[in-house]
Amino acid sequence: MALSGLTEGLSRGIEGAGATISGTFLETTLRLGVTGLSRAGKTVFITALVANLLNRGRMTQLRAQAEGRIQAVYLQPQPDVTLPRFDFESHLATLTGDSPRWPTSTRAISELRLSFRVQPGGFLSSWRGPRLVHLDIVDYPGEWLLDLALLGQGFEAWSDATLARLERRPEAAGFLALARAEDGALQLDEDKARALAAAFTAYLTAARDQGRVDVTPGRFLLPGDLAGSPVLTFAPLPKPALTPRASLWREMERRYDAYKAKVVRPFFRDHFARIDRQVVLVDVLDAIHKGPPAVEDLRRTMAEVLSAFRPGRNSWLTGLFGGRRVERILFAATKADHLHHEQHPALAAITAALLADAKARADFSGARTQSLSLASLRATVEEQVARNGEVLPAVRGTLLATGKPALMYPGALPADPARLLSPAREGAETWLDADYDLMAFAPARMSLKPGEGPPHIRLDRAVEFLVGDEL
Ligand SMILES: Nc1nc2c(ncn2[C@@H]2O[C@H](COP(=O)(O)OP(=O)(O)OP(=O)(O)O)[C@@H](O)[C@H]2O)c(=O)[nH]1
Ligand SMILES: [Mg+2]
Repeated sequence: MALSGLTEGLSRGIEGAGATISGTFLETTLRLGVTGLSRAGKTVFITALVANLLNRGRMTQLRAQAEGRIQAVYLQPQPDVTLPRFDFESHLATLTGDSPRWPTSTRAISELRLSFRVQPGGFLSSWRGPRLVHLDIVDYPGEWLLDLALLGQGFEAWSDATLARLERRPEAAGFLALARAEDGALQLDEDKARALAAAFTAYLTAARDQGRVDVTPGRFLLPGDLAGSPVLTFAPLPKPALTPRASLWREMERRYDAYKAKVVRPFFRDHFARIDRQVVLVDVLDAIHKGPPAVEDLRRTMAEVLSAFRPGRNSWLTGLFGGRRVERILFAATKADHLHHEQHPALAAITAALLADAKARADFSGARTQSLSLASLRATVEEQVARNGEVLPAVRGTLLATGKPALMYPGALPADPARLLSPAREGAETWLDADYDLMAFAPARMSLKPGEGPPHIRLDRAVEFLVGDEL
């Protein structure tokens, strides 16, 4: 009796083990995080990526594709039923319709599952059948990663640091005047709390419109369904000598703490900590065009954003990861179709140098990293132009504003990134010896051959680095 019970348990155990082994061998799930600051190009990237994986005619640098091992790729219902689905179909229709347009701003988290049936490569191919690889693509605003810094900070410290930073910003004058005039010791008056939060949000909006990127707390500009709720109705406030119960200052502190507990922590716990591979999109060209202060802002903000990938810095986050980590991080300068390919190496080098601090932090946590420049959707064609007896590598596209064709040569990007980054770090207001033009192009009308996705630059290399090892 006892013996048979034992053997039964044993055989079941073996069966169970078999099931898990075949389970892990035949099906793999990878979560790919796609992030970047607002307007970096996340929505266009995911749309173009998925379109080019469904129709892989332009994905020759993806090894599994070149080796003919990808049997099928298809969209599936996503596993997280409470997350909004990434609206691939309408974004693609917008980008590739008869009068193509760029998609509107998205500003919240969304997800899409893409599944691959692949024949394993190498020495395993002969004795193994096809495997399924599920790629769960999660799009989230990079601004949300900035909120990680709040977790280690109480309301008083956060207020002091924020108010000090705002001193140097003319666009914050209105909010600062209001915050200083307030006596935080007085009993909470909800109208005042709301006026303070509104003035603070107005400052953040103005700061973002000027191209500043350190606009936190992340949900103030991207509130989604939290708009108007008490967790978003706070603002930094000088601490009064006394903070009695139910005072304005105390109530602001309570809401700040609630923002951390109810908004920031759940995002890191439920989404960020489950990411296996990450792509970080950066609009480097736009910052160069705006000038040295924008480049320096971008450098500092990206260092802050990417410190989330070094969980050791934050013990709460380390606990969440529990030994696992993001395995690969790709840093991609987007919209490279604004440049002739001769200038792409310079753009990639500037991106790598700009993110050097940030990269060192991510490398520190053991992730493999790479930088490249790409265009998710190519809106231009290359053309040589003669100007003042010189032949310049330019691109031609359709201007977004007027619908007229235009040639663009942005100026010579220096091969040595320090030529841009050093003046930016030293606080220069303008570039000394150059101006960098940037034009906004409309997406081009395209007629695709069967099996071909929309035209891109290096999307296939990006996928190869991010997930090629699992295909
Ligand atoms: N030329 C060119 N422009 C691009 C490309 N990708 C994005 N853009 C431009 O960048 C803008 C922003 O792209 P989105 O993909 O909407 O950026 P996002 O990061 O999703 O922006 P939010 O949703 O506002 O955070 C687009 O409207 C285009 O003008 C590209 O590959 N080539
Ligand atoms: Mg978007």
